[in-house]
Amino acid sequence: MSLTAETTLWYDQPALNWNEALPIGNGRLGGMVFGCVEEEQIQFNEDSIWYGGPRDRNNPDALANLSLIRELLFEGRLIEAHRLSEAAFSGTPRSQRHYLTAGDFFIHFDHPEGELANYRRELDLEKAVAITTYEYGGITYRREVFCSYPDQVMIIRLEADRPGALSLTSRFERKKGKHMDESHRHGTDTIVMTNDCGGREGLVYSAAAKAIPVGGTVRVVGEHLIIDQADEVVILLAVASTFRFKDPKKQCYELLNQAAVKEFNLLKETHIQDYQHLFNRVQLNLGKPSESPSVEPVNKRLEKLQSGGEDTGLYALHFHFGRYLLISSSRPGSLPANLQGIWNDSMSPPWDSKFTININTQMNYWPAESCNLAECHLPLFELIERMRANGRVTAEKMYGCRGFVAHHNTDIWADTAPQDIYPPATQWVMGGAWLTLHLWEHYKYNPDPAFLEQAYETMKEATLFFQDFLIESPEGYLVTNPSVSPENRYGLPSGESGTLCYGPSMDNQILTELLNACIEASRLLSTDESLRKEWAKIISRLPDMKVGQYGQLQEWLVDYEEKDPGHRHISHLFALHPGTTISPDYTPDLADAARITLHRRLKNGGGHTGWSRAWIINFWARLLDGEQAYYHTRELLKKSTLPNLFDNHPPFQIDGNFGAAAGIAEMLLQSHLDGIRILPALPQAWKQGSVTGLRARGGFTIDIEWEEHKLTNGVITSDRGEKLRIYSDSLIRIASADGSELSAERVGNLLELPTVKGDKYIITAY
Ligand code: FUC
Repeated sequence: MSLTAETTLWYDQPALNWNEALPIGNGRLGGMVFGCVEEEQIQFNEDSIWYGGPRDRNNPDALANLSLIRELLFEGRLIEAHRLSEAAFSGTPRSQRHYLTAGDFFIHFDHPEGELANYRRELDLEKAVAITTYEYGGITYRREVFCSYPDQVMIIRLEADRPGALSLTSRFERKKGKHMDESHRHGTDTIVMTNDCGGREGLVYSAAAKAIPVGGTVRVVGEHLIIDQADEVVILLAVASTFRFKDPKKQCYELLNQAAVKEFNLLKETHIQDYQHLFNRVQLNLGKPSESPSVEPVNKRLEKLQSGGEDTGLYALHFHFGRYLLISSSRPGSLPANLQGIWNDSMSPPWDSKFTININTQMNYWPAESCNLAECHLPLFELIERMRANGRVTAEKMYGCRGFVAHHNTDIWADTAPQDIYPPATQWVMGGAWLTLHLWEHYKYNPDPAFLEQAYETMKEATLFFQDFLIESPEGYLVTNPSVSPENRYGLPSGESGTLCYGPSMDNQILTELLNACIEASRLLSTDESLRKEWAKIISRLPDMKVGQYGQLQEWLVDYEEKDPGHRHISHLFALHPGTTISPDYTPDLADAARITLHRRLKNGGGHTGWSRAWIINFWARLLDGEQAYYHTRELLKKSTLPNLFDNHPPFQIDGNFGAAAGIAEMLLQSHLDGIRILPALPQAWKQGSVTGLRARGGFTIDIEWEEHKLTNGVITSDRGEKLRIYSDSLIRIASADGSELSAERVGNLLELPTVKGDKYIITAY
């Protein structure tokens, strides 16, 4: 079958707005390509263009009020607690920094007299190139745009099939010039703009574009780069800021000059090779390939789904697009993917387009390991290390605790003080702890002791904060206080209602996961024996998960009245996903409660944001319910997906793209418990299919083929020679690469087999 339906986004019209434009990126530099005929628009971003410099926003009055707020919460005096928290526990000032658009690059084309015909624009996910083609007055025009990671520039190639047919004028723009400080020529073929990002001690950045025509002429007039009668043109675009470079203008010129000496074909080849090294690791075909979708534009395919049609290729396309977006917005050396990846056309984006760490940033990285993009996880780890340094100061100043802490947001400066004066979210000390679990996940997927040694130090320091911060509750538990269950509200019998609380389920679940990870890591590293005992003791004193009056998992320590039973956050199911302590296998009663929780949330309007829906897919997959997981994948495509396949909160927020890709992987393969489970949540609709290159914890790479919903052939490659454990309720035959059957030991419903590093193991269902 043609892979086109699974790996091409194409349209028969230019983008009418930003949500129809097509994203490209190399982790650091990104663009949204509109594909307009007369005047091409490429809105572009660079990951470090943020307003303002670093600050110490730790509230100096927090520590003095800590005991008081704790007492108020233990006594159920919510109104007073809220009042105090808003003043004493919010950041000073209240907000972290925000991400900014870098600008637009416009190219105005002088077309001959005549008609437009055969227009098409596409994003080729196999090559990470945006292509626009059309005919005008009998001439065929073609544009290719991509962001190269090896060359760190955006490359725009313009072609026409008649010599001398390319005449154009291009220039930079930023909010109608209002946010531009400097814009001028550099030599005869380059334009450059340089802007302040604002704020005291803020950043400065430059963007420069250099034109290299074949035939014709190039000149700069004012701030316009003008090309006349060329056969072909390559425009190179570079952006740099003072976040990384002292002289961003000079850095841009260097990048442009380095790329300019290379032939276009070489630049393109190098880009494709680099990109495919990551992208080609995973392939996916779902269900029966249907013929029609590949000939239809993506917006039509979405519409068809919305009106009840089916298009299995679209799920695969969405999955691949998620992987594409991660490769394009998070590469070693870049900042992590923010709420919009790197794509943002605003000076004041929704939620500042920063890093919201009470679900969203974590969700961005859910597919990183399972979908074989472990390198793309690294920018997050670099940010965590910077948060560790700042978070030590926050821990000490605000709470008088050791270790490091971060609240529910962070920004380019790795700010760890609370964000907003928003009681449902602000006062929550778990953001850093949750993030450090990403280090543990990275290790679990790639068990490299050298990495664990570093990661352990960070995880341990996150834990250290809680050794000091946890306090005994009137019930005798060790609890977080003050805290919230992001971001839901509860009511007390007294009639008071609020969000601040102590010991919410999510906190206990995150702590259990982190403490268990530290215990296991310290064992693996043969260190900190006495700490291990201390950690185990803390776990034993944390509140247990409880089942509430509706059979649901309790969100808070007490079965309070939920003020918004359909809330988009389903924080208390953390233990089901991404956590591991609720599962149908080992805690069936809690799994039932989780199921009821989901039904309750959904019945009351839950899942209305893209990311919430994406989390729900993962929850159902973990409950081994393929039909529900599939239903919500479909709902996500129908209700929360923009024409360019960007996730729609609304507005655009990228987490749902990543969460859904992770969810599809989770439906096909799981490895978070004691072993690997093949096709754990396969829906009826995906009767046949194949996936290659998914990763499982323990260092395994896995290919799976299925027919009639049954595994027909699987290949497991052992990257590190770890013991293989596979859940198998029915019988599975395991053979070595030469076909000879291997005898695995059965332990409960697990098959266990030692493996040899680098060897392949063939599995088939009997
Ligand atoms: C949290 C969520 C919102 C949004 C924002 C970025 O506050 O509750 O839905 O995702 O983060």
